[in-house]
Amino acid sequence: MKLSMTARLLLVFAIVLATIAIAGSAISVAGSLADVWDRLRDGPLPVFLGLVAFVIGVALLAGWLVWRLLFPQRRRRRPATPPVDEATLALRLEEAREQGLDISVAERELRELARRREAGALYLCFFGEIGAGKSSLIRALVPDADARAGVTGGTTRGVTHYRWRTDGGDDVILADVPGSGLEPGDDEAGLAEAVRAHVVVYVSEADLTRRQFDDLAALAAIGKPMILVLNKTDRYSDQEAGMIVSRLGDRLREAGADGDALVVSAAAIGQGDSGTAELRQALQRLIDSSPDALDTLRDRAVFHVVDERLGLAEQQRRSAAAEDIVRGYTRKAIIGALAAVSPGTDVLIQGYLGTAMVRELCKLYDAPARDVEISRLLDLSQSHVGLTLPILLAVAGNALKAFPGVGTIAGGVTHAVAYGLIFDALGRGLSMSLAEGGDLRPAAAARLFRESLGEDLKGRTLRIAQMALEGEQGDKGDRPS
Ligand SMILES: Nc1nc2c(ncn2[C@@H]2O[C@H](COP(=O)(O)OP(=O)(O)O)[C@@H](O)[C@H]2O)c(=O)[nH]1
Ligand SMILES: [Mg+2]
Repeated sequence: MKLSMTARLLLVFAIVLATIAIAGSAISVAGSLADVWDRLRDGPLPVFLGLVAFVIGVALLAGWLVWRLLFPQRRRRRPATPPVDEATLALRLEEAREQGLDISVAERELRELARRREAGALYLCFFGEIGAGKSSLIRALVPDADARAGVTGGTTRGVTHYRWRTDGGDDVILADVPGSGLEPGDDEAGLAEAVRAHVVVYVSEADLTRRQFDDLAALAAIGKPMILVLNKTDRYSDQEAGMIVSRLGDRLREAGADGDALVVSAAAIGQGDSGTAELRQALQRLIDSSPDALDTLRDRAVFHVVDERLGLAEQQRRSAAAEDIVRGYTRKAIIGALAAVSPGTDVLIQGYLGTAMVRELCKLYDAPARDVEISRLLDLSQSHVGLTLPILLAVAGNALKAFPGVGTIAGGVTHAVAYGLIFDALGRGLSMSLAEGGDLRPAAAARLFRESLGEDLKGRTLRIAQMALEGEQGDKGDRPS
């Protein structure tokens, strides 16, 4: 450390002073402690105990404060949703039906599950990218299967099932699915079949691509038992194959697969039975381990996926309904502004319309809407409106010039467009916030409102200007002349 002589002297001086101060306070504290101790020992017991309790309480409080300072509370995460069971799913399905959602796909999926449970067969789904050798592997296992392994790949369009007797004498069904990446519907058909299967045999011919990794992660996330096959090992030296297999093992764990998932190597072509020996062994071990558990996992995965699908449909229904509500109030705000005697009323969204829109959106999202929170949201938004209204008016005025013959229209329409923009943004910001959090959170909703206000300003202004002009013409038409 390079310090000047003066600095060193000052430091020395400070150290001496600090030492004296600390020593002094230590002695005085010790003195008072001894004093207090003596007096307490002679004094009444309740006072002594009370003081001890008080000191402990203060120490705990201080400890808690220090803890909170050092480890600020992270946002509470929503608890992970437990796996949905059959009865719950049936209830949700019923609810969805009542709300008029299309549940035909969900119902079909559950019917297929029921059929498979009834038949009791074990399904192994060969899954992976097109050309990885799924059909070839199946043909190597089931020599009499008519699974043509296409030279160009992608010979399998629909899902095809083959009966196969394992080395241990178990009858199972092998599912060959379309290679992902050809037809838009193929991906989904393949993934749906993978979900329905007890075990997924994921076939790859090299290290995983991003997309393959994502597929694996999605399957791991629903707890699907998996075997990852490195196929076409005839193209690699033993050492290379070994390295890829070990790398695939790492990737499998990264994707979140559980410890039982394993990687085997195979060659569907040219090596006869020995090319699939490792795969057959791995499959047999998995089948033997616990067939009941495989059934349970399969059911759970199907329920989960059906439930997710229902959730998505519900989300879409809400967001469409929210859009309708927002459009309705935007229109009302425009008409209200056009009818106003003196446009430019400052207290704009705190009025009846703003409150009504917030209430209606909250109701749609089943979010309790307390009056204080509604007015807080409206206050927060209004204060931002105060700042941006001049800009919005300028933007609106500019947009109106795009409509022929409107150039001369009075300021009323401009104001109406600006109000429309505000309601539109408030409604969309609040909808977004409700969709995200499920609760009315004024600060978050106001932030999203501010963001929405600036988003695609040009497109929105034109759309809303159109609304305002229609409103104005309607207005004139209504008015007796
Ligand atoms: N060298 C080699 N080629 C293979 C192997 N397995 C499959 N192939 C070839 O890979 C291509 C795609 O095979 P296919 O089974 O149709 O793949 P799928 O789209 O996954 O069903 C075909 O040309 C196969 O002959 C293998 O083990 N070694
Ligand atoms: Mg194929």
